[in-house]
Amino acid sequence: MIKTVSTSPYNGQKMGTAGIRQKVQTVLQKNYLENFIQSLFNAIGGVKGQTFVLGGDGRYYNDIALQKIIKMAAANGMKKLIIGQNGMLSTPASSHILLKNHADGGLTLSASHNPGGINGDFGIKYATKTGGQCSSAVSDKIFEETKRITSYKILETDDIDLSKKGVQKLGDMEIEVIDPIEDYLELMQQIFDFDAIKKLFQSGFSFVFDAMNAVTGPYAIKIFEEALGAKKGSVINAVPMPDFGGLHPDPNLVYAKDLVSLMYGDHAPDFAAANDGDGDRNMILGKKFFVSPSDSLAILTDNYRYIPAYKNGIYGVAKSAATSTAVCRVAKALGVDCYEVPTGWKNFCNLMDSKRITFCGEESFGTGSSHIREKDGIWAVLFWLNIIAATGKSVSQITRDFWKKYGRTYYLRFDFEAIDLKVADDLMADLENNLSSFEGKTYGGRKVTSAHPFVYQDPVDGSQTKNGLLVYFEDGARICYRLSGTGTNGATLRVYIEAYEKENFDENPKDKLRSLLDIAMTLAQIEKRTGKTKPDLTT
Ligand code: VG1
Ligand code: CO
Repeated sequence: MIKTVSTSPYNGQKMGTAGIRQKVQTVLQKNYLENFIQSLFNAIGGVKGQTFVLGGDGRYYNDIALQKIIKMAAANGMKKLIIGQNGMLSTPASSHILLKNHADGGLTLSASHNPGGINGDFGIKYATKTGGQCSSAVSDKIFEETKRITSYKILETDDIDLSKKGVQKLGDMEIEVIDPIEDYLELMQQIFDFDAIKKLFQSGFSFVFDAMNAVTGPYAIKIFEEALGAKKGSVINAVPMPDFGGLHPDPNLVYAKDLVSLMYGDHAPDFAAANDGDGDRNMILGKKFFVSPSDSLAILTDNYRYIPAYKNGIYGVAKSAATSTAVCRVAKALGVDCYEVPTGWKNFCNLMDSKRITFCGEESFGTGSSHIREKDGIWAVLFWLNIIAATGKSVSQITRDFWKKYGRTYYLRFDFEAIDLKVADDLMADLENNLSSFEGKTYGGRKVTSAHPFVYQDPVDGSQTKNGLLVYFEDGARICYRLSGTGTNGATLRVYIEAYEKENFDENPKDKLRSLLDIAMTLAQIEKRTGKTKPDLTT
């Protein structure tokens, strides 16, 4: 029976950029999830007769949220839900299944790289029929609905069994529980040279994939161990857990520290990689070697010819403004366009749909291509393995050869966390007002050539987005400031710094960029305004 339940809006139900990302404790409040789902359905004009893809990264509260969403979808007249077995779907797999089935939308229950568990975070990413996350305009519309919602619809029924594959009916709605990995594996087989990678593993190439107790464990076992023949046990932290076994599933040098110590120890395998909670981010490591994500995007682009799916040529490339300019130098050499867009994968989607770009990436360990409309962690790992298989070179050799060819872009991101929201907003507003006064002046021996906000006009839909403040120096160095949109604890100020060197490749990035960090802190008055003398996190 369909029940209409009265509800009242939450005051300021905080939204993420393409859905919600919140503390579990907040989401546990009565009707919070129901309000969001009904508001979403209302904002898009209802879901009657539509097909959605549904799944998640298995984090805490996913099981309960899945059941609520299924029953609400049925009550709202949805025609069909395609659901990953046991409710599991990585973000990239979900995008693929959405596109493959020409579905109308997709919901991925994940707060991505944020920690899970009862005291962690929960989230929902909403993708449209394009396969990518909804635009800010749609997010805004959903938010407006959450402020005036008075009731939601739900089917009163028992929970649905999601453990068995196959089709079942719930009222008039069809539910198809699918294998979450099969279609995705098939897509990867169409893109990469699996035979070459198989031979690489047969030759004794050693490999570790850290799934960080999150969604990619089963995908990685099926793809790397079973399909490609990597040694059994190569995939570690392979069982998805609601609290990620206490790990912070963000694949970087700080949060994947066990993997990093393995790679810097005496028994390091040839190659290691990690993915984040929902499988869209990746970290690449060689023996005693870390590949910066900005470099990784540039290196993959430079080596596109080794990959069967791209060997006949690529369109342009794109990076977020905060990402280093390394890939732009490759694009120039290849004679293809390089776009710079605001942070957030959704900003790449129009460029992919209009065939302007093939590859894109963000400094935050995200790389991908137009095979789907999300960044893709396992895709990036396979791309590296395919290059290694084709060239016979190690991760560090490939990267060093790249630096020799193009110069090295030293790059780091510095995060100042848990800042009071007003302090952070004021800091950014005042910095923006002061930007033009920096131009032509010299700080710490470096002359500012230009300083301005980053404003992007989407070439397809004409929409304008302003996100981040940029300061350029005469020697090619660059600082970018922006506030995080995904945090759940006060404001996070991100300061992105790069410096370019044509010949000097061996300095430690932290040493190399120290003086620029000082300049960045001075220009934005970070210490004076936040009391912080150094960043909380450097990645
Ligand atoms: C962060 C990253 C950004 C990424 C976003 C979502 O956003 O900086 O590059 O697109 O997370 O990633 P912010 O606003 O906190 O800087 V995730 O892996 O949702 O999927
Ligand atoms: Co993610």
